[in-house]
This record gives sequence, structure tokens and C-alpha cells, in this order.
Amino acid sequence: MSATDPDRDRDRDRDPDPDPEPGSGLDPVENVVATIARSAAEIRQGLVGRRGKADEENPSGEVQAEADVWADELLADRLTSIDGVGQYASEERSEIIDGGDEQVYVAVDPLDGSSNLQSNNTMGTVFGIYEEPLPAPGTALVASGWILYGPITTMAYARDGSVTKYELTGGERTVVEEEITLPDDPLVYGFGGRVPHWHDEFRTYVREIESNPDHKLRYGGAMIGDVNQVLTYGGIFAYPALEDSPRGKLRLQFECNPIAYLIEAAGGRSSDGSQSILEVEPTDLHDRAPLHVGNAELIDRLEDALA
Ligand code: P6P
Repeated sequence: MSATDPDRDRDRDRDPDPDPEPGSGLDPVENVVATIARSAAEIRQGLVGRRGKADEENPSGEVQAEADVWADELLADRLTSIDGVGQYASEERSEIIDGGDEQVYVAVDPLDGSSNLQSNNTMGTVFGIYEEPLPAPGTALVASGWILYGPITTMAYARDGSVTKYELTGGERTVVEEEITLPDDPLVYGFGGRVPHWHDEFRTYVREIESNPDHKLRYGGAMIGDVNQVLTYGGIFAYPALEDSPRGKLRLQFECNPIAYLIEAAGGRSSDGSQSILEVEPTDLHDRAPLHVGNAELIDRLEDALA
């Protein structure tokens, strides 16, 4: 079902999905997702008063916001207490927290786009649930998704090749769209990194995309807001390899893999420039990767352009 489907609102009248309490015999994947969804309202409220900078840097060398540290500690505490979670890893911490019995391995970007906090723009929480110890390739994902703190708090969630969108209010989640696929006609594009540092082949590709009068620029400084536009309207988002940063900026475990998994489940494609992001073999927990996601024909053309 795409965002423009006339029946899409039918589900709005459904009762919120009841989320069983953690440890209630729910399978660990659903338990992790329910816990993250239930925490969204508290995270959103907790942003108030935490808009300053912490005195620390994350493992990627970026100055942390107070909210980054706080959201990471909240999610680490809750997710590591779930039966079956063998590891919790975060963009905000250098080391993995080992859990008890190992069934799933959770990688989280607690607050994507925290630099948008001061300007009160969109941010999100990104999660990937792997069936192999971390760092792991995206092919080891069994589920992924993101919370978007926009005008409404929503969650996009992919599992078993299907994408569902929820509205989250007060710890409850209500299905608003199911079996989501990218619209056939791409509308939006957003490309990160400084233009002078783009490789020539990428720049040529971008100019071709820009020249299409049917396409609109959407780049908001938090990848998850931009990617959610691609999921909703069709198009492409990329944070490419740069001349001064050959692996781009975004983190493979916490951002690229979860996003690629969801967009591919919605019938789109992902690429590091030559292959699906999910095929990229990690060497380190905080590896970066060039990320390109969106409609399959746009990604196919990108790979041809970079070949
Ligand atoms: P730039 C946010 O810090 C982030 O990791 C992504 O969410 C976002 O797409 C990117 O960095 C923005 O980077 O270089 O445009 O500031």
C-alpha cells in the first residue's frame, strides 16, 4: 500500500496494537521493537532541556548532544534487560554491551540528527536487529526500523519483507499503513556532503536528477527525515563517498544497514556505489559506508554512473 492509496486511512480507526510487557514470552525481536516504540514518547519529551552539548565525543569523533547520551543510556538499560538480547551496540558508545542468552543483536542510533535539536527540526531513532553477533553484514538483519520525531511521532518497521508504519502516542502504537512500497514515480532527492567534495561521476548523476522537472530537493540534515520522505513519496537519498571521506559519513551498523533493509523491503534498492549495502562486510563496529537508497531504477542508474 503506498502513501496515496485511498484505503490507507481505513486502518486509522483500528484500536492501538496492544504491546505486551517485556519478558512476556514475546519473541525477542517483537519485544525489542515494542520496547523502542513504547520509549518514543518519553524520548521525545526528554529532548526538552537536553539541547546542549555534552563534553564528550562519540566513537565517530562527533561532539555529542546531552540528548544523545541520555537517549542511549535509556535504550541501553531497557533493551539489555530483554530476554534473548545478546548484544546492545550504539553509535554513541565505543564498546558493545553483552547481554545474557544470545538470540538477537541490537544496533541503535539513539538520536539521528541531534544537530537538528537546536533548530527544532526532524530527528529520529534508528534500530537494526541482527541474528549474528556485531559487527555483522546487513544480510544478518531480521528486522529494522526507525522512529521519526516529526509533527507526529511515527515508526516505520520492516520484518519478513514487509514494511508497516505506525503512529505512536503515549506509549501506544497504531497501524496506519501496511505492506508499504515506494511509489512508482520518484519525487524527492537529497544528497549529503559538500558539493566540491563529490566525485565527478556522482556530481554528473546529481545534475541529471536535478534536471528532471518532476523531482524536488528535500534535504533536512537528519538522514532519517530525508529517508522517510523517500519511503513516502519515492525518490533517492544519498550520503556518498567524498574525495576527503572515501567511506562517506554514515555508519554501516547503526544507519546504513537498517535503512537499506527497510527500503529494500519496500521494493526499493540500496547501494554503496556498486552493491547492496546489505552485502558490505564490516571490519569494525563503527565502520562508515557510502549510502544510496531509493527507487530501484534510480539506484540502478547511479551504479551505472559510478561504474
Ligand atoms: P551533514 C546527522 O548528524 C547525520 O549523521 C545524518 O542524519 C545526516 O544525514 C547527516 O549526518 C548530515 O550531515 O554533513 O549534511 O551535516
